[in-house]
Amino acid sequence: PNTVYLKDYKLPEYLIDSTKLHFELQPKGTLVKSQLKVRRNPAAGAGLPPLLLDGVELELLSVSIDGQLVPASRYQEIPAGLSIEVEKPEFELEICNRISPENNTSLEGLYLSNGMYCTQCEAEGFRKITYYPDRPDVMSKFTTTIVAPRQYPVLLSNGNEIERGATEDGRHFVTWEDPFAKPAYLFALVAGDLQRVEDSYTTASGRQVTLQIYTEAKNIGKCAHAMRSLKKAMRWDEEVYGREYDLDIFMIVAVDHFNMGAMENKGLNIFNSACVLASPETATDATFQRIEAIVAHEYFHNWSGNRVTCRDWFQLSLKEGFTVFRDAEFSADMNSRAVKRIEDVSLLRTQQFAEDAGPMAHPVRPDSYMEISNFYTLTVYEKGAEVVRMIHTLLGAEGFRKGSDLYFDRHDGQAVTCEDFVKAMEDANGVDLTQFRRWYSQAGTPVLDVTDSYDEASGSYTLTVRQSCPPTPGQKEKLPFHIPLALGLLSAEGKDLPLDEAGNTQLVLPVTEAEQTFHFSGFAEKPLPSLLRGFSAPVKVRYDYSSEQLLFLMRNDSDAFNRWDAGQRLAFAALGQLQKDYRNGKTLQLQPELVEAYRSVLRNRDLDPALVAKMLALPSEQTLAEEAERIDAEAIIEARKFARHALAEALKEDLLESYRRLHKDKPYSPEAADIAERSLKNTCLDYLCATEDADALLLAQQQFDKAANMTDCAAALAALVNYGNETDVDKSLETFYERWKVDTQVVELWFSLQSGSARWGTLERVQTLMAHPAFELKNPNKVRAVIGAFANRNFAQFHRTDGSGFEFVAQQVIALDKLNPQIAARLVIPLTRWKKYSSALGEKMRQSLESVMQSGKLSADLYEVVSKSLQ
Ligand code: B3K
Ligand code: ZN
Repeated sequence: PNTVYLKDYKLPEYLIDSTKLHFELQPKGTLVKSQLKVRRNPAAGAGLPPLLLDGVELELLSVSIDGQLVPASRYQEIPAGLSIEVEKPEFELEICNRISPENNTSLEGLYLSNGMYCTQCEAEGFRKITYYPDRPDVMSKFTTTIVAPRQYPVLLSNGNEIERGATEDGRHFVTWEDPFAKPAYLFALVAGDLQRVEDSYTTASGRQVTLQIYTEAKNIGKCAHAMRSLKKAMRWDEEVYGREYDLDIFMIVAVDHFNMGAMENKGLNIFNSACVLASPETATDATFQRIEAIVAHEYFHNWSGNRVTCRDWFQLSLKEGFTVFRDAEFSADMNSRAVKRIEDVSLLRTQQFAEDAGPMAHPVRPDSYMEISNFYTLTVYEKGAEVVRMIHTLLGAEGFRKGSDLYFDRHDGQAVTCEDFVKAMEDANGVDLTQFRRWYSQAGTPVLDVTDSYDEASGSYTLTVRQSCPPTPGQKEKLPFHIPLALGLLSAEGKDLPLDEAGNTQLVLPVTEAEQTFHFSGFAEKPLPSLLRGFSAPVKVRYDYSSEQLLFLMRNDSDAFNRWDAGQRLAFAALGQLQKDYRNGKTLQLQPELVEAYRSVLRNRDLDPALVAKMLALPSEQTLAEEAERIDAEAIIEARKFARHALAEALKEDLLESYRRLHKDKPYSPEAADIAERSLKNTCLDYLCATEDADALLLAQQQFDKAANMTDCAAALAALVNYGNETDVDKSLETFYERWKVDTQVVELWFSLQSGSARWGTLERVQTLMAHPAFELKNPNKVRAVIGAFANRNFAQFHRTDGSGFEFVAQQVIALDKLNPQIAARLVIPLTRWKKYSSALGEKMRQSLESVMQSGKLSADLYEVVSKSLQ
């Protein structure tokens, strides 16, 4: 496969002023007619070069220009599409081609899911529908006619419906017109036998918008939460960004076969069923919150992505980083801000930091790619969002709003770059972000080494910060970043001390040099630093805190995030010691300080229960692995297992007390306060079961038997699966399946509970699950629930010392690559970190990766990931 470079960007040679599409849907032979108003791009240069159109797996039927059939001698089918000779600067091109939705298992382009037609075009899927300049800087006004047999009563596309009727042969058609020019990646089409729920929304300026959610009839009762979330998101974007919706109708469609979470097609968002359908009986709190976030994310794209889009795919973070930042702030406003921040940072620290330290590391704005689908990464999304957050921190909420207003006004209707975004922020605020721009171009996670000193005589305190960034592929040396370091200083009483003349108790230090010193004065004693409050930059901070200091911060820091973080540091240290002792064959013993710290958190009734739940959670095995110099999987597993058990034994009474207090018999609501209580209660239950006491397991069994909502039911089942007696668990799993086998989303949960469990998801059991009638290799949700949960969450079984976990995943990757390259390239990622493992296990991992490489011809997606990881 070819490598594409950012530095090679060229303006499009031709522009498409309008795009008229006509579909005649047939599972095996869908006919597509496309009529394009083509115009030479005056900015691209002189002359009339051939018109190059992208096209993949298309059957070309005819080419006409201005109503005249073009002879085959005047165009050429090339590997990547079609090249047509051009004689005039403006003309009308008509192309007819045929595609086979039924055979499309890549779920890119037009495909069938449970008998309904749907599309996924981002990034480069439109070229699997028809020949087209499939690049985001070619924006066109689309009109779409869909012709289909009557058994597909619902026919949808972008924009507004302008016509419908019958054809002579008994089929019917609908025509849609989208008044906003858009790139092809935002095109969408849906056809099926669908039901809908409808609502309406009045925008701030008083316009009425029809809201519709479409799904198969059996799921119609699971749309209410998404609809509520949509309306909240629409209001929020008006209030916080001054952005209104711009069409008369906004539609969401739920689809079972989908490669990712959802897609922001103009006016017609298409969602993975798992990210939109929920009811209290079938969905957990986590799912309710994820739906709220994703519905908002896709809706927010209408401005950050659709009205202002990306010039090229290297700029992906322009829309994704910004939109993730927007949805994170939305979720923080709707729920607990601190808890949302903790969840996002945990994800970043485990997964994004690992990516940044691995063979696929790339900047937020990559310089090159072989397959763009591989760059929908945690770096582009989550680190990209952190970069936008840092701009927000540097400019303040008001300054940021000025910047976003300028950005949207200046670039409405354009395809632009990350540079344009930063420039708008600068221009609106009169600031210079030159050095800050390195966050877009340099990969790797910066490290801050912080030391301090206190001078008793003068009462002055000095903080020294050294920054460094490890080398990443293609980038050996890094220049210093501009890092906003939010700082507080605590007195011995645990109060925030004033840091400057104005009496501010929190400052954002501009760390811009490799080494830098910051001075503070007026202290009667040495203060204790609270560093990187709220995780003000995506960096690692090293400071030599003692256990006492961490305990002190856990109790006193006014920054909730840092209170949690202090607990994490303490737990890290304790788990580090346990790993060392395990390796040296010593008897394991948990630091009593950690136990007491957890006890006081558990007893603290002033804290949000959701925050307490987070503070009680030990760092995951994945997090411990990311932090390790070299991963010793066995030591990580044993240390963590021991710590959980020891904590559970020591805190039994407190855990039971909290569990009883919070276990209420009240109707389900996905409100933050209720979610918080359930989350602490179920955390307690899981700890209690970790003792494997019969009493505790009985509690779990009772909760499982009586639960009226899926949050409580699934939490109890998970505890039973992890700690219960095998025959009892088998029975519960079977009861659960019998009760829920009609519900696709619950069956997926049932799969992942088992595959992700160290105890239950042994290789043999995972293989049995794959043979289960509800499993389907062609459905990415099922693949994620069974194989993905095993590879990503079942740390113990995946890392079995004989390497059989790796081999199994490698085999599945090979099989999947033939069906769905995007999913195969995702699933292989856990195998790519072999260099970080202790030698024997790392070598087994490398061999399984090698076996993928040697298995035959790989897709571009999989080839890129595997070849870069073997280097
Ligand atoms: N923009 C889509 C992602 C498309 C991924 C294509 N491989 C969803 C989102 O980020 O909102
Ligand atoms: Zn997005």
